[in-house]
Amino acid sequence: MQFSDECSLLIKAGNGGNGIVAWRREAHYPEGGPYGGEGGKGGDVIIIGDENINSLFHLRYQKKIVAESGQNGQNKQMAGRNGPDKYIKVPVGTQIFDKKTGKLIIDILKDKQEFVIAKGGIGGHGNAFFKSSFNKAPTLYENGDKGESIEVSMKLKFIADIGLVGLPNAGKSSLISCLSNARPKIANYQFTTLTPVLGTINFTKGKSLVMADIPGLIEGASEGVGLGFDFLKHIERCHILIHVISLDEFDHEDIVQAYKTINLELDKYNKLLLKKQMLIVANKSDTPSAQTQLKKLKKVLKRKDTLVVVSAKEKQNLEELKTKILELNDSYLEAKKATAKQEAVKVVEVRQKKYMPKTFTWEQDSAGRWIIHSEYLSYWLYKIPQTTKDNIFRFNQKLNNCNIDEILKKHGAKAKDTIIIDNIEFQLD
Ligand SMILES: Nc1nc2c(ncn2[C@@H]2O[C@H](COP(=O)(O)OP(=O)(O)OP(=O)(O)O)[C@@H](O)[C@H]2O)c(=O)[nH]1
Ligand SMILES: [Mg+2]
Repeated sequence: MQFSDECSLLIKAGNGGNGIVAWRREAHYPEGGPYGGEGGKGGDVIIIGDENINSLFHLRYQKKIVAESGQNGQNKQMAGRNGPDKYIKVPVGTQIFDKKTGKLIIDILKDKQEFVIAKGGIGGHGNAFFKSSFNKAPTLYENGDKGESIEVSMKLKFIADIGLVGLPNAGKSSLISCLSNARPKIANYQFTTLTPVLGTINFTKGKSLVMADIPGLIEGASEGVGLGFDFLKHIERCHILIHVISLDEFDHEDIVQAYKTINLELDKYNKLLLKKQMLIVANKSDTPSAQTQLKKLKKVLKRKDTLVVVSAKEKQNLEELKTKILELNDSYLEAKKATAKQEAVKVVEVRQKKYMPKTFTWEQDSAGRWIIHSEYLSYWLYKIPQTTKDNIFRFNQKLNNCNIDEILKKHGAKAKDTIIIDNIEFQLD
């Protein structure tokens, strides 16, 4: 199965549809008033957690995801159709980052969890909206707002309770097969497992825990040797780590060294990994060298280390292992209860409604024209097409809101001077 745990995407919500100018034209309404409807809202782009997928591979080669725009307004005051929302399915455990700032936007932690990553633009008003006692036949209309767009990077970090780590061939995949519903490939060579695998272990009383199997680690993994290092992110969120070590002397030259190697690589990846609850599982107890290897291993273990000796092949001592896992899990839950109150509620960044100040900056080009930069004026210039008398008048009010005349004249501008906003020329009064 193809697997990918990282991807980048350009996401764009739909633009709002434009409002229109239209008139009521019916036999018994000779003075038919404004009848132009408003544009529909652009579709949102929504990220949704899906427990049935466990890879970002389906997004790997997609560069852009765009939601549809809203339809333009219609005659008879009818609004345009809204653009449908676009959903992006991601596996549970996907973190979404703002590519520009590197900041985490949202961590999708649950199945069906939704997050609007880009909001569609609202539709523009049609001329029916602008009817008033001052202007009974307005030719006012607006374009719809642009949909939000953002470049994101996604990183999948599995959410599992237990992570299996160890050298290649130690028997990690064999163990997860015995304990859970996962059926990864098992073979007598190194790096049989190429991508992480999740399995659910069922206990009595309906309890269950999720276990993650990842490719084996070898010495120098942190320097890029082998392929296990990048996959360590998938056990970062586990609260129990199981270090699987083979008691078969043919799997490594020196069991003590083998044990230390894994600890060193874990430490190099993230010091916090070694602080997690650690269970040492000595596997392949059925092999001839098991007893002598076990003696050597015990010498390096600290007294507090929990050791379970098993044979995945002969299914020996697996119940004892499950009991130990439950014990560790219970003590984790107890500790969590005690600290839960202190834990800060995780707040993700929610976009703030943007306030656009009625200000501008300017520069003069060699022809003496005033080039204006203003978020406020750019927004309204886009929103109010300069095509009807009423719209031109309305945009002039926006210019007045910024005091553009007075401020520029203070700096030497004269009546009839040209000002340019987003490549469109205007004349000062
Ligand atoms: N004798 C014996 N062999 C075992 C035992 N457990 C696993 N094996 C064998 O060891 C070999 C490696 O097992 P895997 O489960 O693929 O090992 P792994 O740790 O997942 O290996 P990688 O995916 O390469 O990291 C296979 O040939 C298994 O059949 C055991 O308890 N006893
Ligand atoms: Mg494996």
